[in-house]
Amino acid sequence: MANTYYEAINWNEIEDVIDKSTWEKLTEQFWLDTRIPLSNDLDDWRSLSEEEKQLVGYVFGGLTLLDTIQSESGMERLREDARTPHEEAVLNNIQFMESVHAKSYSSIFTTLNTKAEIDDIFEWTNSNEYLQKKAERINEIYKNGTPLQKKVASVFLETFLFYSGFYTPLYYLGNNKLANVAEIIKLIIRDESVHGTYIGYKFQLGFNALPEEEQEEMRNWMYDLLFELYENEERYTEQLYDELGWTEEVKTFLRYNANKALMNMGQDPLFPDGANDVNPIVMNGISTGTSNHDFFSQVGNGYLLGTVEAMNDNDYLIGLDN
Ligand code: MN3
Ligand code: MN3
Repeated sequence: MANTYYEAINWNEIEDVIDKSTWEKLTEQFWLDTRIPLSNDLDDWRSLSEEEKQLVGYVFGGLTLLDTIQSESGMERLREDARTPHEEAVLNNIQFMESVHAKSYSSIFTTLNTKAEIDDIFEWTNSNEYLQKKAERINEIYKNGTPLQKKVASVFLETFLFYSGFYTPLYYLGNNKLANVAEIIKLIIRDESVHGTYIGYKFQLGFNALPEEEQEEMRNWMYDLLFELYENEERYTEQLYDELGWTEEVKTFLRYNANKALMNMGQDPLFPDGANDVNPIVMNGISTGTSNHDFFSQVGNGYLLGTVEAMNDNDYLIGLDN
């Protein structure tokens, strides 16, 4: 800021009402991994084959890497271009939740995996060619991109690149397995859906103000990037899923989510795939509401923190069985 004075943030003077409504939505849906009883999934876990267990470990390793990028550099870079002080506050909230996301995979590992397996997962993640490539590509844009390019990178990461990993827990959820692990993933997806919509909206504000030729240039850049990332994602998907025979249906799911990323930014879809093309078991996993699991009525999509009741000392002592 070039100002020689400091400006206090005034929440009673909102420049963009979307900042305020997003802040309210995000704080209302706040959650922590430590409240999900992951150990209830151990019986399901033991019923999986070795290949399946390894797949679960690796996809969560990959997701950990992406959430680490978002929490360590993504939000910081986006904050540099914030249009309003309230946008900065929203990005602060998002940044913290990205750390919660990244940490929650470790909670899953520590519940399901041995120390040696966890070491293997992180070693695999930190040396996997395709994961490293997407991390590198996105980070490079965060570092050197224009304000609009950075937003594109963020929306592609969150609304598209995560889904090769999300497929696995959603598939198990649709098959009534690993419900608590999937619950964490659904809470993450619920956050990402707000993040993608919000950052996509901020992208559109800047994009719509560009002259026609620059919009065209931007659009070409986005579609090229998406295609480059998609090709890398195809290789990653083959590597993860060929052995179980799920590759083609995962790719359909990726194309479906790539379209959603474009739509978040007000752009036309690139691929012909729609919701009806995705494996219904996975769509079923995504849409599972608050039924069929007692636990969901307490957290899950109905999880609200600090709604109507006044706080008392007990709130800090008792968790879920409150
Ligand atoms: Mn995240
Ligand atoms: Mn996010």
